Amino acid sequence: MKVRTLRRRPAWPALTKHQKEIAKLTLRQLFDQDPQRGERLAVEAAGVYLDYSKNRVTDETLRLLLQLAEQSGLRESIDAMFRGDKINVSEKRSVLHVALRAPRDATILHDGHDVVPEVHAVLDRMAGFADRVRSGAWQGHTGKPIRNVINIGIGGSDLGPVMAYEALRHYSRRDMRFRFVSNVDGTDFAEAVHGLDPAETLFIVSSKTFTTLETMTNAHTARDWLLAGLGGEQAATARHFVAVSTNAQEVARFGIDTANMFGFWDWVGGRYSMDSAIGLSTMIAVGPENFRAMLAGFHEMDQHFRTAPFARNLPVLMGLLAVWYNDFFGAQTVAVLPYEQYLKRFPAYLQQLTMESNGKHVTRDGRLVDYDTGPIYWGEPGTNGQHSFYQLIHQGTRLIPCDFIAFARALNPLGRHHDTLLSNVFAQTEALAFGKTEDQVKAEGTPDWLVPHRLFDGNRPSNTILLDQLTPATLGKLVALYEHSVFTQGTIWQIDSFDQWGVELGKALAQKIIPELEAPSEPALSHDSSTNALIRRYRKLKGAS
Ligand code: G6Q
Repeated sequence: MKVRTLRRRPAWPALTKHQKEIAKLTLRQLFDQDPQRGERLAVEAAGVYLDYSKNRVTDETLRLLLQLAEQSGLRESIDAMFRGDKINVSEKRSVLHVALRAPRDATILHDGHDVVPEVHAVLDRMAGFADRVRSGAWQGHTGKPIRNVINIGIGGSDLGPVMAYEALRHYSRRDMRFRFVSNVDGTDFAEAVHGLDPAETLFIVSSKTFTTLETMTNAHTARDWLLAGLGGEQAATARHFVAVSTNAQEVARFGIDTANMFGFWDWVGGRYSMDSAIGLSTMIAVGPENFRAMLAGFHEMDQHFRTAPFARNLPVLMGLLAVWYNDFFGAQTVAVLPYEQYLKRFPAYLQQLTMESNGKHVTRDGRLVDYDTGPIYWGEPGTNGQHSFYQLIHQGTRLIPCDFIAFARALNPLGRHHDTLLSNVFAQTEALAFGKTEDQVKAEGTPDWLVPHRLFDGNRPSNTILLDQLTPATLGKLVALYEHSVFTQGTIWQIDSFDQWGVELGKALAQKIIPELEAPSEPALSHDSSTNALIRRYRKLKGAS
């Protein structure tokens, strides 16, 4: 199917026109007109319930958005991804994170070769290793069992593992410590190893390329710390360092035996890799069985995305709603608000997933886009956010669509805590949608001069995502839901959601300046006057010449 440029797809101008027609319609009116709306505009699949009724959409909006998906070739794009086509055009790569969670008996081809057996071979090796570490069979150099696991990685090799560890802490080994070092700021490393015994510490160096400046700097510092603590015996590294990478050559050069390397493949993007060997720390924390349950959750959502009709397809609906606000209401952000303390790192994880994927300004064939692409994703767990930035969401001048995420059953049921927590989810989405009218404010006895301050105009959209309980499987479903929503959005915008040239730029730039900061005498500087002056001032402040 030949996909037309975005503005030429018939649904696009139709949506522009339609938006003008319904812009003044309120959620109050929409709910009054249709008493069943709250049940009608909701979908349940793979154990995930999505209530999207509190969005500024009519049946016509949904019809047009679904048409846009068809006219954008979404069905063909989904098939192309699952088929292993090289849809990451600027890097000429397939995009097959879905293969990471395919069951053993599935077949997924990459360049005519079934990758599923390799995926499971790595998973089996990871499971064997995780079991040995967890049981104490894998011992450190001095014969002590491993009590501390430190993942060294950054970006996609860090955010997934940190988020998953925090999310699944309830299921984790409480007699072991899991820490994560990402920043090249030495403080990150120093604090991570503070108080730890090197003899009981295992480092997992996680880096797809094994050349990333921050990770390699931290890995070398880790080796120095370990050797200093274990009497300088080089042989000690073998029992205290393992690697997760696609680059066996660099792993060997660092001095890690490739027998202790867990591989993955260039068809796994960094931000789509928490379910690959990059999840080794997660697997050690929660055990292989829980890790596999997480993969099964991912897979269930993959199957849903691949097969469900778009009108009942959770990631498609969420992606289309994001496009609706981003491109037709000028909304610049989406707030993600998990009412689950264990998901405290989920918004940070999503920032990378969404913004690194869809923060693009050219189409897949290199033309400048003339519409907005990826919105800014941000958020904090509820109810904490309610006591800070929700003010702006309720009464500010910007439209901020929100995703509320909640679980019906608490992992730590304590008295009335969970009902109180959930009552806040429902109260917030209700207040955002329906606000508080002048009459209501007056009826509360508010003096006239105070009424405008206490008015809530409402009509502020939200999704509510309700799941049973936070488990490894539900975590997998939730992550896959957002992965595929991102894919849906990227397909509509015709961009490459799987490259990251902006990130690559940062990797190269710092390399040039490091020698200028470290030179013993003032180097010749050829940056702009601001950068030159800052470098000189820094050198002076730190006591260099
Ligand atoms: C993710 C990005 C980026 C990457 C890091 C770490 O999609 O490409 O965040 O994960 O830069 O890269 P390495 O794993 O190669 O060290």
